Amino acid sequence: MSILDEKFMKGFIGVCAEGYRKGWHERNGGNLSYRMTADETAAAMPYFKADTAWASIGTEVPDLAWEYFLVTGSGKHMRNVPLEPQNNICIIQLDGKGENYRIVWGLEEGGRPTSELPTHLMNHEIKKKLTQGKYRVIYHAHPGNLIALTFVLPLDSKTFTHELWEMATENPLVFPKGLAIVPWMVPGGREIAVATSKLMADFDAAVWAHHGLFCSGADFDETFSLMDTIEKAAEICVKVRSMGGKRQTIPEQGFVDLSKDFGIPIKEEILDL
Ligand code: 2HA
Ligand code: ZN
Repeated sequence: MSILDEKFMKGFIGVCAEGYRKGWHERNGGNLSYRMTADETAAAMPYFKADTAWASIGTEVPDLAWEYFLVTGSGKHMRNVPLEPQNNICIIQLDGKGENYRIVWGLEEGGRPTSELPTHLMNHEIKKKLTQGKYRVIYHAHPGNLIALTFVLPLDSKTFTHELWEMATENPLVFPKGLAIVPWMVPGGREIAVATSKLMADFDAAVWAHHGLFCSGADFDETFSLMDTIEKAAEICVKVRSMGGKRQTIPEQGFVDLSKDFGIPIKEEILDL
């Protein structure tokens, strides 16, 4: 048995590999984090290093005190995660104040957790609270069609969501809360983390204008598939616009009927009824 045989580890590495195969992770683009359960931590503990140094997170996440996270490494390439997991990802533990972290496993050739650690952890903190601990995954990628649309569509949540809901009938059921939009900001710090996590209280997906997308969910399948569905919608949108734009579309009342039939409430303020 190795730590790499653990189910959460395989799920995590699977997202990195599949995201790379999809073309969402050029160079060191994108990052992934997973909030481990107590059972997973206990199973991984025999592989942990003792007494490693504490370092500042760059923000405060007191509601995540002492929790363990599996995260990608800063500057590491998603393409290399399945090839050498121990050198490209790590498990970190937070301190009792949620202000510092230490690496307890991985990054064996050196390194730090993802440059977007403040955004990941602030998103985890708000999601843990609002979902009673159900949400465990935060995923950031650079999907090309979605990024392209941030140069063309108005950067407001209603317009962006409506456009992408229209691009496939089941989309409003997959992202019923719609898409949050974070205007262009310098990535990697506390400021963009605060802006993103505020929006994540109401949304499961946040677009970073001219940069990429953050998705959150209960597990790897749900979170990866949210990214996949939104990027597929963006791809269709790019195709439709490249063919001269819409000639017809789903009627507004259609979204209401869909929501009723499937029993999934969708954000009504997105619709023009
Ligand atoms: O890790 O994607 O946003 C590189 C990034 C930063
Ligand atoms: Zn990025």
